[in-house]
Amino acid sequence: MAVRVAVIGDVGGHRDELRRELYRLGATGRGRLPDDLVVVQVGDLVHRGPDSDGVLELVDRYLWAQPEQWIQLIGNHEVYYLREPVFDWSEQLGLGARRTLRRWWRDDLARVAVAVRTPDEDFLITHAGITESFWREYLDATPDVVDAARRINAMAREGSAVLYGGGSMLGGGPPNPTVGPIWAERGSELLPGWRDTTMPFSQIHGHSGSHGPCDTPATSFDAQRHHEETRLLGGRVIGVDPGHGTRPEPDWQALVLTTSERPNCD
Ligand SMILES: [Mn+2]
Repeated sequence: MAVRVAVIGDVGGHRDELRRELYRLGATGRGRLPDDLVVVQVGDLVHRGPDSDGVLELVDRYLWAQPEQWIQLIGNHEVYYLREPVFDWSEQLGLGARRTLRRWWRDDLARVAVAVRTPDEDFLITHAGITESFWREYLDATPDVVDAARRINAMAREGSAVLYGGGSMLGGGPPNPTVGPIWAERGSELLPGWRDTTMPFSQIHGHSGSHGPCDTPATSFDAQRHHEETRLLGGRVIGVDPGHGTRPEPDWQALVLTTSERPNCD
């Protein structure tokens, strides 16, 4: 059976936006996903918008009912509650929502990376993307997308600090070539290293970028869906962060991939 994999960008505390998009994809009001749909959410479910606790409640329902069909990744705004906070944020989740996040993490219902293979193209999906230096140094330059995701998730289980390494978006320092997949900034950290080599697989990420018109010929911006795509040798880098602030960005959609195999979640 053909499977639709819907990659949903940063939700940023906008429960109604998330629910509307899930309905558009065929989910029901009773919190059920259609059989042919797998959702991958790239992290940063919370903060900025009006109902972060409500977002976690909503996602928890799907994760509980259909754990095979909801793949939850973590972003820097989830890590804020899972490790010692490394940045200041004025909003704070309620106690129940924090417990939900910690339970997902403890029970392996939330992860850092997932691989999706389609007949034409392999995709590694993480919150912020994997830089070329990170791939070379910490993933031994593996050409296999499933192996890359497996190594990243194993690093998370081992408590590896390099996964959480920050760069220019944390503290405003200079770009860090080996910034981790939680913090990489698209324009200054993620894309540059890949421009000089052949990508082993394509990537999809949230966190940064896809907020507006692009300045390089290799990049195109789909304003209706709020996707920013850069074509490079060997693959593409696609940003799917809608860029919601306190108010939601009205024009955004999930990126839908069609495949015959379910995403690999080792
Ligand atoms: Mn982020």
